[in-house]
Amino acid sequence: MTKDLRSFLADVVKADPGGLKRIGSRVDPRFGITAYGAWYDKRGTHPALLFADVAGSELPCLSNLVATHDRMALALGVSVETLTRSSVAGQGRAAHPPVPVSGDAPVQEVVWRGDEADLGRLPIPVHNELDGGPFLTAAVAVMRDPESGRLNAGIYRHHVYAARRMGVWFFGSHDGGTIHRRYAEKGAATPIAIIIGHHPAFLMGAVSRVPGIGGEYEAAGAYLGESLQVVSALTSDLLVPAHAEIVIEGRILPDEQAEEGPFAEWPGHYVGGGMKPVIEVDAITMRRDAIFQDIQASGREHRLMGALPRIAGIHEAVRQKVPGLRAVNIPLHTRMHCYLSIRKQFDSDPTRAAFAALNTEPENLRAVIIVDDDIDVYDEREVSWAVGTRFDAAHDLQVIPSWNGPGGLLPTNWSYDAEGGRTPRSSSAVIVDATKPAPPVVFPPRARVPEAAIRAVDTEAVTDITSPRELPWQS
Ligand SMILES: Cc1cc2nc3c(=O)[nH]c(=O)nc-3n(C[C@H](O)[C@H](O)[C@H](O)COP(=O)(O)O)c2cc1C
Ligand SMILES: [Mn+2]
Repeated sequence: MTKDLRSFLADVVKADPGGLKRIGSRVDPRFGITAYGAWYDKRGTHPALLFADVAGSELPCLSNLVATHDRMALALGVSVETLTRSSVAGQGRAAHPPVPVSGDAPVQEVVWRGDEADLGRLPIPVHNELDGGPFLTAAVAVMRDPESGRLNAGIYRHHVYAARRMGVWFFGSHDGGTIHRRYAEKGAATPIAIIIGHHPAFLMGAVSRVPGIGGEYEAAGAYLGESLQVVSALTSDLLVPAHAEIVIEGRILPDEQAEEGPFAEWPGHYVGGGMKPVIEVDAITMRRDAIFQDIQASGREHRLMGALPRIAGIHEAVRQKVPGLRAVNIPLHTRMHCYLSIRKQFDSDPTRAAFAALNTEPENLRAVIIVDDDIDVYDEREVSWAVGTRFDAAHDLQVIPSWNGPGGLLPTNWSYDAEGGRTPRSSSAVIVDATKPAPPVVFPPRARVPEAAIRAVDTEAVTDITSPRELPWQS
């Protein structure tokens, strides 16, 4: 069976009873969908949420699906351990190129064209308090690079302005923006197709850091373990996944921009917005009984989907410079930090590793902490213990001025004034080298109780002392 959103939901129900919840009562798309996400988040659980009745829409809305390591591991067919040790980095891309579907594509079972193609008919949420309107957050946009002819994909946020009009924000050096500029320079509209609702392995591929423009469909094939089946869009020559739930087809206008935002982004602050390109919608196609998918913006789900593909990308990039790389973590609570553990061979290894990581994620990272391979980068206590015991700021701290920005999503990349105004500025990055000196230098050994002694513990000999009479000095 082809892997798609529906096959994955069936997998979740089987593998994780309670992992998918249905909300039967009517919810307001304005804060109603994120309210449930926030409610569960406060309780420390993150089930997928299927909203059966969203006011104003015939379609159900699925949210919070990709909020946990457990479900992402299930989606990629690996253990959580493998997933978090970042060994999922894009193996076998060439093995699974996209293939055209034979026969009719499910995603084109229902077609809305012209005035029927009304975004207001979709259950698009307003996520956070000060957001400027409804935003598509789990929407993968595909475009064709006019120079190479290659298809490129990525998730970009879309602010819905009117029935057939919405914004798009291409951030920093992302390929999406490069492609749009190439069309716009020639005065041409950019054909765009926006894909909503597919297997999470497709999402992983779509947001993975593929070198060069394009290659995301191949990355999706690698993560799916099977070729993505594609079909031609109805109003352009773009190829879209045949088993997606919904596709919105349209054009980015070459000569028009609109005020976009505000929108709460992954750093948890309102800093984006401004004049952004505008999309005009030409058609919306979908499966019968289509499921709309949402990602809880600025919540755990947003940060996890931002971090996981990047961990894989950093792993690939750093390993080329420092083969002793062991593990990479971008902690979910502070996604602008990156922890690398390495088996150090040369004293230059930590700096080289840090620059490779920073260059993979120049817009997002502002602190790289490098530790030795006896430190678990997924344990905050271990990382801060390493900083406390193996890092000496006067020698081991490097500050890179003007690394981030100017402007963008990080609050540090702006200066602010008393009138509420702000000006873009650059901010720095730091490299914290918490590794021991490279061999042959001898560093003090780490305190440990020998493993063999721990294994020899006799649990049979352990009893609870339940009464003061059992205390030895009273007998
Ligand atoms: C939930 C989510 C939302 C995102 N929103 C945006 C966005 O609004 N603009 C953007 O440029 N990148 C956004 N990204 C990141 C891009 O999708 C990602 O970096 C992708 O690799 C960019 O691809 P490209 O370089 O081919 O354009 C988002 C990622 C996730 C997971
Ligand atoms: Mn790309």
